[in-house]
Amino acid sequence: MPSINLTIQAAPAAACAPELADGPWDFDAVPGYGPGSSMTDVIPVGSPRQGELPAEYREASDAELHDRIRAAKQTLGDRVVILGHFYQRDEVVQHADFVGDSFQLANAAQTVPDAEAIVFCGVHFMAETADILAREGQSVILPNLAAGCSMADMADEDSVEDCWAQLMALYGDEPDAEGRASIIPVTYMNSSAALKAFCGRHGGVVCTSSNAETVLADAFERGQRVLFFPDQHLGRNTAKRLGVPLESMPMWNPRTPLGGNTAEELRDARVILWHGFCSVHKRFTTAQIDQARAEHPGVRVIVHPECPMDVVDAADEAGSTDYIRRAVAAATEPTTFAIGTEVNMVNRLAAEHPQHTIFCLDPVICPCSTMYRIHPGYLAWVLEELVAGRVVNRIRVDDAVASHARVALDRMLALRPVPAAV
Ligand code: CIZ
Repeated sequence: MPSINLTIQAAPAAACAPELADGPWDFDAVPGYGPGSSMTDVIPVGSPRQGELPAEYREASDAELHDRIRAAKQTLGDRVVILGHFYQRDEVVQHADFVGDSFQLANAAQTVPDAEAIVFCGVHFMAETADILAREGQSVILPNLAAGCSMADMADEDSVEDCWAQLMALYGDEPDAEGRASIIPVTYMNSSAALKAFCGRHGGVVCTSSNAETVLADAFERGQRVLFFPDQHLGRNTAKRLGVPLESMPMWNPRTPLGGNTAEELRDARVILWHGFCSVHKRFTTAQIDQARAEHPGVRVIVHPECPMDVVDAADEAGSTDYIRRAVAAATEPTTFAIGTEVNMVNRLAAEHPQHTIFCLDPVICPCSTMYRIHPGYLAWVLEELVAGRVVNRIRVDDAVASHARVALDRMLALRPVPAAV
C-alpha cells in the first residue's frame, strides 16, 4: 500500500502542504508544528524541540533505514517494544509490535515485561501515559521530541488552574444536598500528564473517545457540573448524546475573565467546554458528507467524535479509532465507507479490507502534522542508540505527577476497561 510519503511525492497537488515531501528534520529547526493539519495552530513557547538528527540517518535511503531498523530490533529482541499509533505513517507502523489507540498501546507495552525500552511512535502525551503506566526500570522513548499534540497543548496547566480558581470562587466547594460536588474536572486522554494529575487531585477523571459517555454519565452523578478539557467537540458531542441542552454548555476561553461568560451562564451550566480542538478532525464538513452520499449512494459514513457537532449529527455513526476499526472489520457484505478521521488510518483500513470501498471524507491529504514528525530516520536512530547502550529522547513524568494522574486513570478504568490493542 502506498504510504502517505509516497502519495505526496506522487501527487503534490493533492496535499495540503508541499513541505510534506521533505524530511521532518528540514522543518524541525523552525518553530511551529510543521506541515499538515495543525500547521497554523499556535505552538506554546517552551514546547520540546528535537535536536539535529545525525547526518547518516538524514541522508540514508528508505531501504537502508528499514534494514537498519530491522537489524537493531532483532539485536534488541524482547528488550524493546515498538508501539505504533493508528494515525502513524505506514513506513513506521510496519515495524510496530502493537498498533492501537494511545491508551491501548500504553497498556500493550505492559504485556512485554522484559522490555527495558518502550519506543512510542505517537505523540508526547501518549509517551507520558506510557511512562505513567510503565514498570520501574522501563524507559519510554519518543523518537522525535517535537511530536507534540496541538489539541493537548491548547489546555496548559496554568490556564486550567486559573479557570478552576475562578470557578471555585463562583461555585464554592460545598457539595449539594445530594452530596454532589459543585464541579468535576474531566480530561480527555489527549492531555498532558500534569492535567491528568490535576483531575486526580480534584476528584476528576480521564476519558478516552471510546468511554467518554460512560465517564461523563458518572461525573454527572457525582457532580452538579463538569469542566471538560481540552477537546470541546468530544465534550459537546458526548454531553449532547446524554441529553444535555446546548445552552447548558458554555465554552471557556482561557485568559478571558470567566472564560468569556457571565456568572449566570456559568451557574446554569452542566458542562463547561474548554476552547480546544483537533486540527485533523476540524477539517471534516457536512458538505463532504453530502458529496459522499451523492457520489456513493448507500455509503456508510463514520466519523470520529472529535469532529464538529454538525458533522457528527450528519454522519451515520460516530466513534473512536478503535470503534471505526471494529466497525469496518465487522462488515460482512462489501460496503462503501466514508471515514472522518486521520488519513493514514483510513488508507490502512482500505488496504486491509480490499472487499470494501473505503475513503477519507476529506479529499485533500493533510495528515496529523505532529505524528508525521516520527520518520523512520528517527526510529532507526533511537534503536541504534539503544543497541549502543544509550537511551535518547526519554520521556519521564515526575513521580508525584504520575501518582496523581494514576488516580484519575484508575477512576476511569473502574468505570469501563479499554479494549486491547491489536
Ligand atoms: O486516544 C487516541 O489514541 C486518539 C487520538 C483517539 C482515539 O479515538 O483513539
